[in-house]
Amino acid sequence: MTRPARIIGAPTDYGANRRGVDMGPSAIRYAGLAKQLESAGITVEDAGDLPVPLADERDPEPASGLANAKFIEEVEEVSTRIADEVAATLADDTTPVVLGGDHSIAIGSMAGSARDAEIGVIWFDAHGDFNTPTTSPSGNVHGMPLAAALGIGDFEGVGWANARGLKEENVALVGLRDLDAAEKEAIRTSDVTAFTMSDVDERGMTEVVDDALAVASDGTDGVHVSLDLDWLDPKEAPGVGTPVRGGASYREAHSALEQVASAGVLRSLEVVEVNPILDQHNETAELATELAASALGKRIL
Ligand code: HAR
Ligand code: MN
Ligand code: MN
Ligand code: MN
Repeated sequence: MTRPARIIGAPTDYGANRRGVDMGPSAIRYAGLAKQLESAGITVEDAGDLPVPLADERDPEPASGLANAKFIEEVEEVSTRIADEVAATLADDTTPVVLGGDHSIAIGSMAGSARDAEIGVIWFDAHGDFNTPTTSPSGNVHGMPLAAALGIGDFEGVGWANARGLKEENVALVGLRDLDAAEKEAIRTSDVTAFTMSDVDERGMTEVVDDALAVASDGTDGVHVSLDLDWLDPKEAPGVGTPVRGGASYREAHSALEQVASAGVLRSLEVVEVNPILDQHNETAELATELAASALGKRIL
């Protein structure tokens, strides 16, 4: 029996460098997410959007601590809500499907998914999202969620951000092609496993994703999959705030998420960084729905 899925909207944009990604959940729903997931043979429930403070009404400057992390108080507020909702969904034996929003929402998803379990993470992204407030060149929290969850640097001991049941050894990043200098160093010296697009060139997506699944499921109770749409090539997914050429193709992406489904280890899923203002005819949102369905078991035949 396949578990039902619950859609959880997290319409944030203050973790990103450009506004508009807060409309992601609407665009993804409008693109037919529920129908797509139902065509994967699962029962779907939509919990609606979590309340999110309006960026325009807030001051990006952190009041204290974690300086250089823009809107960190707002990120904390929303992360706590996401974590509670994800944990409650899992307690109902239901798969959380969290819709961003910018990638800062992953702090909440991982904290919730790892609250009562040991989890692994597969991070499909052009970026490492491994900056800390000290190393970040931008101060945008969507470049920091993995460091936050793992308690690296300034995030050490930051209770609301750290994902309790997640260890570096069980984190695999796939498809990297744009890293900041300090971020590169932090990834190298950590125990996470990073697969760049060069690895994909050399070994093929299938082998790389097999390895990523092995890393994330080794000794864990399940795997959180974080899908940043900028993982794909901008030709496939133009509606993202930080596009980087040379990404995963349409078929590579589907095949990777089908592998995730086949492995039978998916615990929670999120799709992030869809920005309808930058999109063309909602095609990036549509792609997000299709890839979510593949991750939850949809097959062509
Ligand atoms: N590394 C850059 C920074 O920290 C840009 C990264 C953020 N872009 C994303 N995340 N969409 O994957 O600002
Ligand atoms: Mn503030
Ligand atoms: Mn990202
Ligand atoms: Mn990215």
